[in-house]
This record gives sequence, C-alpha cells and structure tokens, in this order.
Amino acid sequence: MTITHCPYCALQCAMRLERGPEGRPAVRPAPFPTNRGGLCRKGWTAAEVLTVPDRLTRPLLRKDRDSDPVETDWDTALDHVAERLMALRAVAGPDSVAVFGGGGLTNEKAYTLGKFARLALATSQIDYNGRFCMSSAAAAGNRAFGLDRGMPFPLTDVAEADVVLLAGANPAETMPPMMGHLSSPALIVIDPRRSATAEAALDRGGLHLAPRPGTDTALALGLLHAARVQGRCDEEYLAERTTGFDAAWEHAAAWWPERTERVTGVPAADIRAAADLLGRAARDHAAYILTGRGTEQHSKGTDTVSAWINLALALGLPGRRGSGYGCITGQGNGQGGREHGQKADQLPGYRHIEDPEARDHVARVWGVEPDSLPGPGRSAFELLDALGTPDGPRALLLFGSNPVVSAPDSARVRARLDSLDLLVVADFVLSETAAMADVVLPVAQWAEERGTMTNLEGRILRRERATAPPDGVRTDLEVLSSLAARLGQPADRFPTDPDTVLAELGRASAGGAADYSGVTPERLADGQALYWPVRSPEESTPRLFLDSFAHPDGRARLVPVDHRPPAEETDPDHPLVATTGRLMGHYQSGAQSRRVAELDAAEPEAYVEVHPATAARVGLADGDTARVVSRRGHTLARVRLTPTARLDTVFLPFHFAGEQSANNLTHPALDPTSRMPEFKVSAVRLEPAPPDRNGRGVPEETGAPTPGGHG
Ligand SMILES: Nc1nc2c(c(=O)[nH]1)N[C@H]1C(S)=C(S)[C@@H](COP(=O)(O)OP(=O)(O)OC[C@H]3O[C@@H](n4cnc5c(=O)[nH]c(N)nc54)[C@H](O)[C@@H]3O)O[C@H]1N2
Ligand SMILES: Nc1nc2c(c(=O)[nH]1)N[C@H]1C(S)=C(S)[C@@H](COP(=O)(O)OP(=O)(O)OC[C@H]3O[C@@H](n4cnc5c(=O)[nH]c(N)nc54)[C@H](O)[C@@H]3O)O[C@H]1N2
Ligand code: SF4
Ligand SMILES: [Mo]
Repeated sequence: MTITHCPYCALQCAMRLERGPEGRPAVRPAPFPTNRGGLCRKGWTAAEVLTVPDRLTRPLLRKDRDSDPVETDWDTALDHVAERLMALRAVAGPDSVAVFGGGGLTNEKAYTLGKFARLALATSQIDYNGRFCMSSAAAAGNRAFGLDRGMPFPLTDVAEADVVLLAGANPAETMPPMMGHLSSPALIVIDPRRSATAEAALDRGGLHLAPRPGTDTALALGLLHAARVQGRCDEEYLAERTTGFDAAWEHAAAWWPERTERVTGVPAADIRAAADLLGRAARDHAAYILTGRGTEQHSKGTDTVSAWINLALALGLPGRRGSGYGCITGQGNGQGGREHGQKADQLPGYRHIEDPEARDHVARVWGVEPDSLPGPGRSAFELLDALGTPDGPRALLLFGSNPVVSAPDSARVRARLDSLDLLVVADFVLSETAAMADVVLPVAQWAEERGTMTNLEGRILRRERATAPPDGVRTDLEVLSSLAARLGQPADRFPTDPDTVLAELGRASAGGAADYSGVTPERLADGQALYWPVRSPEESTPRLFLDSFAHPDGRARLVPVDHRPPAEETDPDHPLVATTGRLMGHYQSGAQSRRVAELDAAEPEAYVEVHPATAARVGLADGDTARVVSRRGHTLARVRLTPTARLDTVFLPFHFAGEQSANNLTHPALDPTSRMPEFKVSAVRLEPAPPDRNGRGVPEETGAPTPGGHG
C-alpha cells in the first residue's frame, strides 16, 4: 500500500490513493498519529486537483506582454528563460534575477531552490511565502529558546494536558483532525471572533477571550500580571532554567487586568479566570500555550509571540514533559521549508548565510568557493515590492506561491509584477500569478512524485509517488536541473532524483541546528518517527529542551516586550478593524481549492462577517453585497450577519481573487524583526455595493479561477 500525505496543511495527514469512480484517483485516509485516520474536507477531495480540466500539461510562452500566452515545448520554453536570464545578468548583474519559493515545497525542492539561486543564478534575491506565515513565531522562538522548531514535542503530548491556551489559532477549521487531540483538555481560546474553535471551547467548559485585533501583546501581559498576583509563577524554574524575568516583569507590572480590559476589550474578570485556569494546570505541569497566525501576523508579531512565551516561561511550561509552548506551523512543509535555504538570510540546516563557518561547510558540500556564495537578500514583501524598480530585480522565478492573491496590498504587488522584464511561474494550474507570467512551466503534484516533508511537530516524513504525472509534465527538480544546465552549471550538480537530493541535504545540514544527516530512505520507508535533529542513523528527537535550552548557557530567555498599537489606526472614515483568515473549505490563495467542485460549491464567494448592529448602521442586511474599503483599495463581499462578532471588527477570508480579494485591503507594515506583514489589522469602512454590483453583484468570474490577462 502506497502511503502519501496530504498536499495541504502542516498536519500532513496520511492518505493513500485508490481508483475511484471513472478510474479517477480518490483519497482514502491512512493511519498516522497527527490525524489518527481522520481527514478534513480538503484532504478528502485533494485528488480532484490531479485531474482538473484546466491542469497545465504544456509550457506556456508569451513573446511580449501584449500577446496571449501560447503552448510550446519544453526546450523552447527553457531556452527562452535561460537566454533572457543570461542577457539580464550580463547587463544588470546577478541580483537582477530573483527567486520566490513556498512552504508547500518538499524539503528536496526547497533545498534545491536555495542552491539554484546561490549557484546557478548567483543571486542574493531569494525569499519565500513562509515570511507571511511562520516568521514571527520563528523569530520569537529563536530569541527565547535559541532554536525554532514549531512544536518541540509530538502533538499527541498535547492531548494529555489539562488546559491548552490557543492564541489566534482556529484548528477546528484550519486543522480539523487536530481537534481530536484537543478533546480532553479544557481550552482557552484567544480570538476576536467566536470561531468554531472558540465554540468548541465554550461547549466544553473552557473560555473564549475576544480581544480587539492587534491587542494580543497587552492581553498576554495582562495574563502574566494576573498569574503572578495569583501566585502562579514558578520561581524555582525561573531561577534555574531562564534569564530575564525581572526585565520582562517591568512591563507586565503595568498591565493589571482593568487596564488590560481598557485596551483589549476583554473583561478583567475573564482575564483573571483564564490566568487561574491556566495557572492551576501549570502547577501540575499539564498546560500548553500554542500560537497561530491570529496573534502572529502583525507588525509586532515577534514581540507578541515573545509575550506569550514569557507567560509560558513564567509558569514553568517549556522544556518539561507534559507542558510547553509551541507554534502551530501552517503549510504542508512550513517547518522544513524554513530550514534549508530558500530564506533570504539562510543556508541549509538552519544556518545563517553570514556565518563564515556555515558558508565554508555548505560551499564544500556544493563544491564551490565560499566567497562565491552571495550574502543575504530582501525579505518576501520587500523583494516583491522591489521588483522592476531601478535597484530591484527585473526577473522573477516563482515556485509554489500565488502572491497576487496572498501578499498584502494586492494592487501594489500586481503593479510590481507587471513591471518585470520576465516573470516565470512553475505551477500545475494557471494561478492568478501564473496568468500574469511570460513563461509558465507545468509541474507535477504531490502524489505524482516522491519527497519529504517536515510536519508541524518537526517530524520528517515521506510522501511516496502514488500515481504517474500526466504526459508532458516535469517535476520541479527536473525543471531546476535543466535550467541550471542551460545556465552553465555542471550536469551532475542539480540531481533530479529526490533521494539523491535528500542525501545531499543531509550532508549540507549536518552540524546545523536542523540536522537531517541521519535521515535515510530506509528509515523513511519504515515509517520511523524521525523528529529533527536526526544527527545519526539511530537518532530522533521528539522532545527538545528537556535538559536544556539551545542558548549557550542552556537557559531560556524572557524578552522584555510591551504593547504597541497596530500600524494603522481606525479613524472616522475607516471606523472598523478588518481582520482576515481562513475558512475550512478553502486553502490559501484558493488556486487549488477553488478548482475542487465540492469545495467551490460550499464556499463559492467571498463574505464578510459583521455584527448586525454594525451592518444596520450602514444600511446592510444579511446577504447584501458590501463594499469594504481601506486606504489601499476595496473588496466586494457578501454580508454574513454574525451576532457573536465584536461591534468594531469585521472578518474576511483571504481565499478569493480579483475584486473579492481580502488583500486588496491589507497593508504591508512589516514586523521589524521577522518582516511579517500586518495581515490581521486594517482600518476599513463598509458600504453597500453600487447597485450593479449588488444582489448577484459579487462578480461571478472572480469566484472561480480567472485565467488570462494581467489583472
Ligand atoms: N482550511 C484551511 N486550513 C489551513 C489553511 C487554509 O488556507 N485553509 N492554511 C494553512 C496555513 S498555511 C496556516 S498558516 C494555518 C493557519 O491557521 P490559523 O492560525 O488557525 O488560521 P487563521 O484563520 O489565519 O487565524 C486564526 C484565527 O485568528 C483570529 N484572529 C484574527 N486577528 C486576531 C488577533 O488580532 N488576535 C488573535 N488572538 N486572533 C486573531 C481569526 O479570527 C482566526 O479565527 O492554517 C493551515 N490550514
Ligand atoms: N490577508 C491574508 N493574507 C494571507 C494570510 C492571511 O491570513 N490573511 N496568510 C498568509 C499565509 S500564512 C500564507 S502561508 C500565504 C500562502 O499563500 P500562497 O503562498 O499564495 O500559497 P498557496 O495558495 O498555497 O499557493 C501555492 C501555489 O503554488 C502551487 N503549488 C503547490 N504546490 C506546488 C509545488 O510543489 N510546486 C510548484 N511549483 N507549485 C506548487 C499552487 O497551485 C498555488 O498556485 O498567504 C498569506 N496571506
Ligand atoms: S487537516 Fe490539513 S493535512 Fe489533514 S486533510 Fe486537512 S488539509 Fe490535509
Ligand atoms: Mo501559512
């Protein structure tokens, strides 16, 4: 039986493919600890994307920006790309070419993409969509523990806890099978919305605290204040295993619950109740704090996660059996994708590109001189924003992301992409970004190729090839290899066999923080639970930090942080806060899930959750089309009256494109450390859509994928 894993999120539920109706592949769940035989509706329907009618099977090439793309053969497409890249490089230097990757790529692809950028293109200009996803939690984890592995413990540990605090995570919709592990602990859910996860918490005697978006730092400080007053700080643990409590407390001391209530809107009594529930479980070493994108995707996301980690450390949770802090990684390979070199400042094995030892080591594995490796480049949004500018890259190669829909301030990103000399996109469908490209390269999908993924627990697993790709389609590794050869690289430097790449990745990561050198095809085939670091053919590390943290002194660090307002405040013209996120039936930019008939039928168009009183004030009723307007643009969305919503906050899913895109509203204020954009707070107003856009006014064509055009 061939076991593969889901193409979508970081839970990486195990599945196998069977022949379904009409001989089409169909998904069946397979046993695996994270999903225990369960799948969400995206997983169940994942095979449909393998055979969607508009699946790309031939390269597309557009001779100039005014002509339509036409189908061509691989040699013509790749020759064209290589010629254009070499010509650009000759006049404008290597940094005139940029690369953008994704956290859905396998470890082998992410590693090869980083190597391709540094060697074949010699460019420093590479980053990836994980910047929009995990970067704040990763930065805060590194700061506190000296190492970032999203969950430094298996998910099954969490099921044994008494209490789990979920800050800005909605796993009931974003990782439904995870709820099986959260059925016995009492949940404290921090979310401005009464999300499905918050409902589940309340149903089972837990708590839901609903702060105004962008005020989580204050709430975490308020909880630390309440916990300390209640005598819950673990003084012995703080003294033995941490540093920095006093400086962190200097800020928290000012956040007594009543003051916290004034800033966050969470009643002081609820803050005390949450601190009490969490504190009692912490005393028994049976509590976890987990963060998701709701608390992280802010211009102060790193500090906010630090505030949650400070709370966890004050209660003595991390580095102990039965308790801890973790961040819930999002994309399928959101963990492995952030370790092996597709990040602007990184070399494989979670090494820093400016560290001379790291450069020596990796250059040796790659067979080049350390000095030939470029330095750090721009972060994801900064890279996108520099495209086509006088100092910025003039060509972009994109693998595994759809930034036209998923990056903040869409209009700006579209304009930058439009100004490029050359846009090359590798995808298996014509995403909104691929539709803008000069060259589109049709690639294989998850079940059509072998590769490893590292799930949200830091567990490395293997997806087996379960079906053959359609004729004419190549794997990402094959594309990179043939391009590298055309760019003058030695023939064997970019292997196309995933196991060969994995072995090289093992050598390149050896001695680094995320060490994969003991990962072998045999251990993967056996289904061994390989949690990194895997430094030898025997090792696996399910739980980190039990003896010491990864800083040189072995201690975790509390970081002094304080509340800051969001980058954009409301004003009389934009009196509401818009926050954005996910719904169960769509995945990310929707490039895949909007093509699945069942998912599209269930959620065919964008909507906006609004409190009935807020809607009434501007003359909107349930089912009307609202025009949501921010300082950057507008979006059209069907009104969903939501009596549990905050009066000052509306919510929009970001899975839709064109005029329904939530990212028409968002803005790119970046966190100073992680360079994470502020997806979760924009100031907006609501108004009824113009008459021609109302009723059936959400334009139909933008609900479905829109091939063609520059828009
Ligand atoms: N169905 C589905 N599942 C997915 C994905 C998908 O696209 N669709 N994507 C995957 C990926 S890449 C990721 S990163 C994960 C993300 O998984 P989650 O982090 O669970 O997803 P979000 O919906 O972005 O945000 C979670 C919650 O944060 C809340 N929130 C908004 N603003 C704030 C705030 O200021 N403070 C707090 N505390 N909460 C706030 C939102 O109301 C939302 O309910 O999901 C993964 N799973
Ligand atoms: N407003 C708002 N915006 C957000 C967020 C939010 O909460 N609110 N969340 C952010 C987060 S957490 C994330 S992770 C991003 C995700 O947003 P994106 O980076 O756009 O992610 P996807 O939609 O998964 O895009 C993946 C694209 O690559 C293709 N693809 C999938 N697998 C492969 C592969 O193996 N090879 C190649 N070549 N192509 C592949 C898919 O068909 C799809 O077109 O969105 C971010 N944007
Ligand atoms: S929870 Fe995530 S991994 Fe599991 S089936 Fe759903 S999308 Fe796939
Ligand atoms: Mo994500």
